[in-house]
Amino acid sequence: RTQRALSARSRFVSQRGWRRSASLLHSLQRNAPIDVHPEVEDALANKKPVVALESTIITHGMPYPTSLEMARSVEDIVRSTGSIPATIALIGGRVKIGLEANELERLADQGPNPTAVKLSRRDIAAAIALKKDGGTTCSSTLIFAALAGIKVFATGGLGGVHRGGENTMDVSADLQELTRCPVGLVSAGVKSILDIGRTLEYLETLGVPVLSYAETNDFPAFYTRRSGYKSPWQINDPVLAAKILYTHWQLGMSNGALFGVPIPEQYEEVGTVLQEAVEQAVRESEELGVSTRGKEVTPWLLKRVGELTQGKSLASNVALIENTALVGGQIAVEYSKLTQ
Ligand code: PSU
Ligand code: MN
Repeated sequence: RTQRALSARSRFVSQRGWRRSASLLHSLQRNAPIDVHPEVEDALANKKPVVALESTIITHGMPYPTSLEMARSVEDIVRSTGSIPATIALIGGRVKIGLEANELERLADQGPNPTAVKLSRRDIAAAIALKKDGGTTCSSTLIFAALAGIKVFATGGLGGVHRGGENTMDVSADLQELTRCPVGLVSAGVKSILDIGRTLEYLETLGVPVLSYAETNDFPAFYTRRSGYKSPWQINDPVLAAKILYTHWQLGMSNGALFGVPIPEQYEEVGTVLQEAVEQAVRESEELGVSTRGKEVTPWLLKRVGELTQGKSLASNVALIENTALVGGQIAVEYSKLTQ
């Protein structure tokens, strides 16, 4: 009898151990303000591939209705790879991991007086207590992806060290969060509104693996395929990407990794033009003093680049996100095979 009780107990313990390692969610208080979409929950429970998607890109990154179209198409692209998309956001003060169609619309279309806030780690609890809608940046998306046990996250641009950051100390919380969350972040690199060189230096200091997912080890610069800086590693295949993530976590390292996927070739030419608008926007932000205004800086620069290029930047922006969603979906599929 003791024997039976013991084996039942060890089964229980190992089951709990598995659940905890698969998802910290299970160790949260029952009434924590977080809802996992049933489809996402089912996928996670059955070790099916899931890709997390951020939502600041919807609320603050691009104008409506392109934001909504982009959010939908990115989810569709993730699905086309065999992965389940989990767009993460705050709706009425509840964290949502996976959105219903109407929630996505509500987030994208905030009407003439947008109230959705931009959320990084420091903003989460306050925004929840105040029952806000909010877009999660890379930093807060990483937090909730990690909480749910989602291993791959696709987005457009990661935040980084801002130009002049050595004086303003404006360094995105995205970078620090990559040290806390075991998630592979697939992005089109870092936009040149930022100091790309210093961003890569900082990631090195933090010990975050950086890999170019391309034919060369050039680190991509969002609108353009090459930033002029090199990644320490270069790969070009989802099997290898998944294996690197798997190995990293197998060894107990609990931080994330960054994959830089260049924008598709056909956008390279317009990228050079966009680059000039970026330079102008940065100059203006310095002249107007916007460059010292905390979390408004990035949305301001994104909007200004859109204005200066008569919306040309938008098409590139959508294309590069669709591309990372495709790669992210493929990596998640390969990663899930390793965990079966
Ligand atoms: N870069 C873009 N588009 C965006 C963002 C960055 O080209 O929408 C968003 C992302 O959500 C990113 C955030 O995580 O801005 C970084 O903001 P900050 O620089 O304030 O940390
Ligand atoms: Mn900042």
